[in-house]
Amino acid sequence: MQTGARYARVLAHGGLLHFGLGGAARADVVRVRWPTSAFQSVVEPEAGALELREPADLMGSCPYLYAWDGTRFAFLGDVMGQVPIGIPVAPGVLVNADPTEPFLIPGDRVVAMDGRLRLVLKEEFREVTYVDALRFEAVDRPATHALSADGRCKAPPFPERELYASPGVRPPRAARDLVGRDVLALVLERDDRAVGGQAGPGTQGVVAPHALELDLGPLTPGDRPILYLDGWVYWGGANTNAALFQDPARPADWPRVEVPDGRGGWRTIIADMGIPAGTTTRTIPVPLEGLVDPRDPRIRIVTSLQAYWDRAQVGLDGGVGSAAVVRRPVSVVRAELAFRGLSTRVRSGGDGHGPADWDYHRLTPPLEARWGQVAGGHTPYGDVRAALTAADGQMVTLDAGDELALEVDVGGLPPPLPGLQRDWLLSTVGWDKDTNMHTAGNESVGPLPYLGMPGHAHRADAPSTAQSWSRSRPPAALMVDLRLRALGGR
Ligand SMILES: [Ca+2]
Ligand SMILES: [Ca+2]
Repeated sequence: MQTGARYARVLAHGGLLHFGLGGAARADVVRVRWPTSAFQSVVEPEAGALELREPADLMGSCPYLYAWDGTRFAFLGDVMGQVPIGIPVAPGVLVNADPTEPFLIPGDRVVAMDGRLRLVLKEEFREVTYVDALRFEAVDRPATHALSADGRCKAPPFPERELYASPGVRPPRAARDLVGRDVLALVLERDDRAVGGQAGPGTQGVVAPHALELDLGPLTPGDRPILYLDGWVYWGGANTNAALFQDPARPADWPRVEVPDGRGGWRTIIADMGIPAGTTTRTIPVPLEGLVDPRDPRIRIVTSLQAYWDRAQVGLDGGVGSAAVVRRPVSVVRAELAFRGLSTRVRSGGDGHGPADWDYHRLTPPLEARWGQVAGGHTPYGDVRAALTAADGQMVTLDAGDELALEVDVGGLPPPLPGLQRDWLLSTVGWDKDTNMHTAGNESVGPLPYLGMPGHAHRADAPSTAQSWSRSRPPAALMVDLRLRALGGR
């Protein structure tokens, strides 16, 4: 609480708190930092009672990607969504994250200017993003092919194949929910109308079990069916997990895939299907080769995560690795790290839980900013391109409000051949850590993650993680200095 030159700070455990205002009629500002690390400011509240409740909202996500679409930097979605570190998945056990992720940028969402694509990777929460490497490719495919990058967030084993393509896709023959209602109309088009968990009061990101049952339509023995599933999630996180550990009656069931067991029930064929790793719609491939009976080609996806399925399409595996799909590497020619401030969320979706949209060009005023920055050594601002060319431990760190501005040289590429369509594939190696109070190492940039680290090694009390990291690198490779910056009156 601040009024004039007076300032008071207390640790609150709920209940009533008293602040003296002296002769003032109001405080200048009351600023709360909640256990989720979110800030909430009340400007010039009158003297008297002020009731504050923690806002129910997304408390973390992943870095966001924006791309120049010819007029503005448009929001493309979360990237590096499958690389959270420090999140407990069981008491004393931290998540084992996959540091590599492919992200497909539809060709119609980005426009080259002077032969360059312009993109921005940005941290919009109080999180630390660690980018070790990133690369771009042009991917040309017949316009009739479906194409999807496997950016599923799941437990090990992690997806090994980056791209799936199918020569033509079709809608499912039928779609039902957990209680048998016909939901086919909801999953025919990618239109933000989705089958998913009904959000209610309770633990963020976990809802009552829900299901999407699909009849995949005609299959013949030997087919290699792929389900292309468009959807989004509303993230839970370390807070959610900590709550669930204390309440075993409320399990967080990650999506599993089932097929009819021939006796009127269902049996599991994929225990951990994974989720689309983002708060806005993206497509995930679900390979089903050898798992579906052509005589009864039904599957069912069951979960209690707050996931939403917007569109389902069925295709047969083909194209990637053949002459039909052509991949060409393109070069990142500029990578500039800078502080910009926090963007504004302009849409949070139908029920407030997505799909979300963010406005890069509208910055949150500092006093309304919900996120401060994290203590510790960060990459200095400026040209950081050299650190991003290889996955070698030389990393670029982004904190709340930081942006990594990228330019990709595509001027030398031949245009796509007639009948082909061009998209862009962004492949990243890196990690993301939120600052929830239950996340390990939540109050500092370090210990730094590194390729090949065991799932638990980034724990704050793990032996010498950061030291072994810095010992194994030449000093010049440490793109890090002691930079502490204040954001919005912290
Ligand atoms: Ca690197
Ligand atoms: Ca839909």
